[in-house]
Amino acid sequence: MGFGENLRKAFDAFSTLKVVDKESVKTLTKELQRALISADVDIETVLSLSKQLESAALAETIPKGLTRKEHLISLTYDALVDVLGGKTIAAPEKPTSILLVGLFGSGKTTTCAKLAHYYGKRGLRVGIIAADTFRPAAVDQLEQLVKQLPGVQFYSNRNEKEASVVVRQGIVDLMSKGVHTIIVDSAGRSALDPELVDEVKRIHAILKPENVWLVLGGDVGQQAKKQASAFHDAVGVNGVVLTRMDGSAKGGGALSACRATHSPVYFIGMGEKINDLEAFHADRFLSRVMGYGDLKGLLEKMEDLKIENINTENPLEGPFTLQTFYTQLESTRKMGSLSKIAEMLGFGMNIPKHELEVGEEKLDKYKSMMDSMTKQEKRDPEVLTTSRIERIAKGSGTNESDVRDLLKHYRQLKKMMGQFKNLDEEKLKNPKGMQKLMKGFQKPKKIKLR
Ligand SMILES: Nc1nc2c(ncn2[C@@H]2O[C@H](COP(=O)(O)OP(=O)(O)OP(=O)(O)O)[C@@H](O)[C@H]2O)c(=O)[nH]1
Ligand SMILES: [Mg+2]
Repeated sequence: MGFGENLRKAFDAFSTLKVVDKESVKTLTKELQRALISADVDIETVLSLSKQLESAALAETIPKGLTRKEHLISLTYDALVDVLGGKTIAAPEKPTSILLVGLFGSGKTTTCAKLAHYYGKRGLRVGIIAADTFRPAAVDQLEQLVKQLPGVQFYSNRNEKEASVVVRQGIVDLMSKGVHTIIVDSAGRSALDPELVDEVKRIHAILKPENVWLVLGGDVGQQAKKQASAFHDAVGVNGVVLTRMDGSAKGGGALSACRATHSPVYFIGMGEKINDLEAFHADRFLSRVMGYGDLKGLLEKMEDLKIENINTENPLEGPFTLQTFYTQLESTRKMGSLSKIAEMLGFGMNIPKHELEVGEEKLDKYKSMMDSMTKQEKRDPEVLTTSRIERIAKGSGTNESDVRDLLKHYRQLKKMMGQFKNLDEEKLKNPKGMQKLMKGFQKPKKIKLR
């Protein structure tokens, strides 16, 4: 089970909490402790967090206008945000150079491509230098990834074994192509040994990078602390990318360990695909984990899609028509799976996957059925009568059950989007709004889709 699911389970205890007394607060903190310890957050942090919560929750006076339960929820939220990163610093918007370092298999090469994609979409001219001359297949791996990134320049030299020489050549080549942001993939080693340190230092002397980011797998948990400080002392790291945060139960430990070493976590890797990279913000991350739904994150992803010029509309604006539904499915297919989007919205755990995934074939079918509908029907499919459903099925070479299936699917998504219509960023930021939100979303399990 991933970190998020463990923590979410602990938060389920909130919805069943009737009275806030000594006993119930203890039960709640026990659940939280369990989740945090299994995420590999260090015991000291966990214990001090629980103590702080217990005493604050049972304090004689609580802020005006809040129930004790609301007070406890907001305390827990604030305390957890603090453990996972506090007020996070945003990644640089226009980096000129990034050197990625890290041990074997931490995710450097994948992250290199993901970052190129991320900054490329934000209008920067990005180039990558393949400076892993240690592992024979490294250049090929990176080249394959770059093929998915039109517009991103790439430099490699398979005949040169000295990484710093490749970097020097790469800088000249990429600069001549008008590249603004250079990202360098370096070789890993099984440990931070003198060989790795020397190599990174030689590259550093040539590139003089503005950013040296340590790439760490979330599965290292608390170990992140040791690695981050060792790399920092040896080669001067000024940021961290945590990968495999999608699958690792220990991601929370890795985050809190980085927090302890004051290494800002700029990005988290949430999958193997090129766009499975997210700018990290502790509060956003946590609100998603807690099941609030990460509206801001979703909108940011949509913004990215607009940059890519894919057909998108904001489903939270205007009426949710059948056309909006279709556009939504189409663009979410491009972003990744719909279940991922649903997870961002805080429903992910509670909706069967098959209800959210839609294949190319099904999408085509939906399209031809919609082509047989009138404008008005597309605007409001609830006007469809049985005889019209028959006609549409005939006209599109499908069955009536297919049409009904489309309508059912539409209603499900409409309902889901309806839940988020009245939210805005301010509500997510302001603690009062957060509590209101919490009231509405404490029990996502009860949202019926059928
Ligand atoms: N699930 C998941 N897998 C990831 C993520 N990032 C990287 N991976 C996978 O982790 C494995 C190692 O990634 P690489 O990018 O090759 O790691 P590396 O640090 O370049 O490895 P070396 O060059 O051998 O040191 C690959 O199978 C990636 O697909 C992530 O965020 N989530
Ligand atoms: Mg690599």
